[in-house]
Amino acid sequence: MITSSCNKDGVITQPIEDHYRAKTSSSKADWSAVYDYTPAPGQFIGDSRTGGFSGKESTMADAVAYAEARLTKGTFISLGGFGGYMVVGFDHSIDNEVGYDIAIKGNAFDGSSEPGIVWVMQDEDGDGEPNDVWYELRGSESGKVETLQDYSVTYYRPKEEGQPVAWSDSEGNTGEIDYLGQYHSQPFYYPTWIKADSYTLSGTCLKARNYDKSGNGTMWIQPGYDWGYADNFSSKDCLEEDKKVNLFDISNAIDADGNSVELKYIDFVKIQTACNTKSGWLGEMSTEVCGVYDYTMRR
Ligand SMILES: [Ca+2]
Ligand SMILES: [Ca+2]
Ligand SMILES: [Ca+2]
Ligand SMILES: [Ca+2]
Repeated sequence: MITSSCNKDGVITQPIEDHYRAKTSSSKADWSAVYDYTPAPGQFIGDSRTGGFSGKESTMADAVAYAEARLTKGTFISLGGFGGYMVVGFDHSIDNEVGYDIAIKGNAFDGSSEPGIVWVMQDEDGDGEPNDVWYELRGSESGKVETLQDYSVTYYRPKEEGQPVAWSDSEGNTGEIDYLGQYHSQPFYYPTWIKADSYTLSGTCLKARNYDKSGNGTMWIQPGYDWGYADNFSSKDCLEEDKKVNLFDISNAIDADGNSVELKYIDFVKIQTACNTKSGWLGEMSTEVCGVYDYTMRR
């Protein structure tokens, strides 16, 4: 296995401290706002039966309101296929203490991991918006040859209801997010609040591990990855008392070249579906998020 030790000499220190928001007695560990919810197409997107949508979401504000309502209840938000993401903020800056700092709850269990890559950001300009630099948090797959950085998928709106969503990627591949009408019968799996007829999502892509154990399509297994991902059944970073919670260390932040970045605190967290694959009747592999909190306040 390739480890990250080769980054030792590339450590970049961040002098920015100006906009640090210290905790107060009223600070809460939980996320305080959803800033963006842009899923890839998927079986839960727009689903009013099992996904909690009204089916009438027509703006980004509607989508964000949906995500905030779901997270408040602790029910899952699906990020759809590869590249789908959500961004949350907190009422204070999360300190990078020794060890784990951030906790993200998904809905993984043994054999059902749908890894999401976690990114962090400091509010460098202090405007309260996540418009600064995202740093990926290194996981067990970082630096491996099969892990694709700067990978992109473009999704195309179906022309008619009840159709799969076609995609093309930056590697020259094409495919479809399947339409699974017997389970999820909403007209479109393409987000209704995205006005463009196609949109592109970019990020780091992990090599898929899902396989059909039965050989006849009835039993799909989605194995876990070692560590460093949300919605991932891990023996390394799951919370002991709740295996659906993965823990993250801000010290694993890396820049676009894979160099370690030393962040003393962060203000925003992004979670993004990391695989572009599907598992038969289970549909596209899509990360789910049920909660995000400042682990330093609860450990
Ligand atoms: Ca830490
Ligand atoms: Ca900002
Ligand atoms: Ca999923
Ligand atoms: Ca899941």
